[in-house]
Amino acid sequence: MNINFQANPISKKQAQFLNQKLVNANYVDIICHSLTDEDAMASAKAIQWYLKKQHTPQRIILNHGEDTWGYPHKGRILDTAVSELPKERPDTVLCIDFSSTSRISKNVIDYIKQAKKIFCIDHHEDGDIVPDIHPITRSLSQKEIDALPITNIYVDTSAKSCSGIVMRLFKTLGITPPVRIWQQLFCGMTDDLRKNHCIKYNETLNPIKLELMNKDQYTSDLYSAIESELFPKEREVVVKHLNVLANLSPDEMKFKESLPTRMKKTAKLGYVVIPDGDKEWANLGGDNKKTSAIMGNFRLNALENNPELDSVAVFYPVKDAYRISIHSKNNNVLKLFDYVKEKFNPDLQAGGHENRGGGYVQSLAPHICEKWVNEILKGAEEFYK
Ligand SMILES: [Mn+2]
Repeated sequence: MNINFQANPISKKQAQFLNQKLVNANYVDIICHSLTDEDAMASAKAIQWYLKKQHTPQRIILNHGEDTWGYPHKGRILDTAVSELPKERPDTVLCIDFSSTSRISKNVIDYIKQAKKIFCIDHHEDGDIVPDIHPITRSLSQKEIDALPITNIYVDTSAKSCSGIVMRLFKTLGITPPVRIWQQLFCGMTDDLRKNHCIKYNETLNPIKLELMNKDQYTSDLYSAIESELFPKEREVVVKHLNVLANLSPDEMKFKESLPTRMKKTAKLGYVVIPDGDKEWANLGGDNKKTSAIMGNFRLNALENNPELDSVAVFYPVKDAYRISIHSKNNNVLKLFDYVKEKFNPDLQAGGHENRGGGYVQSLAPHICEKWVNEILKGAEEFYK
């Protein structure tokens, strides 16, 4: 298990290159992954703020970001869940917080591939948005960082959040954002650190650093640096927004308590299947910020309470697809997905990180979803033997 992730700095040459290319573009489409989360939104908003300041025309393209901190209800934003993508060929696209086609829908892939120039800032491991992605995968010395070739696609998988990379980009370029942008980046970083088991919230809503964070000096330093940009009150509103489990309705509470009782096991995988048409799920409004937080919390708790399990997954319907979200305590997520692809389903759309990931099948037809779930379960059964 690699616990020595360290947040690399960005070389001055690389930062200046990205700065120059983006600021001088005719138009920048800042693209976020499907089911846009806090980290993607924070990174996109920070870059948008900067480009706007430089008078570079830009727009954020996201998908269902309305639950995120600082979601712009108006302004330069296009939500692919409610609006069509532009018909004209994009000039410059910046993929933010993703580099894999498995994280975006087909129409967004097509849009990106038409762009005159593609740039990317990301921290995920499985990039394929352009053919030759060479992510930084370990912590490097300043000398090694400075010797890296300059690239359009800047992927540092040693970083625990894209917000952290954007923050370092700003620091390297000497850019000082206003408080609301620091809050945004603090939000993105906190949320991804929580997802990566570096942070959890205590009963009084405060994020506390976990063992993984304490072993990771650079990430820890980076987090302290962003904390120090904000007054406690400015951090508190963000943490309150993020800690959705502290504000559940009775029905949401019931759902939370029901998940452990619904869990089944195959080999070292624990899983819950929520079928399309599940009444309780529909009553809660389906997949949203709260149900997603409840399911995430369930996966982590189930791993902690069931030492025999390696991974815990939930299968659930979203608007037009059926999804899996999974956590692994032994960093087996991508290996498991690869096994399923190799043995049972070469078309499996799934990815993420070694310790947590997700996938989907673009259908809610029961026979298709059932087959898809069974392929993953059969794969897990063999994989964990
Ligand atoms: Mn992220």
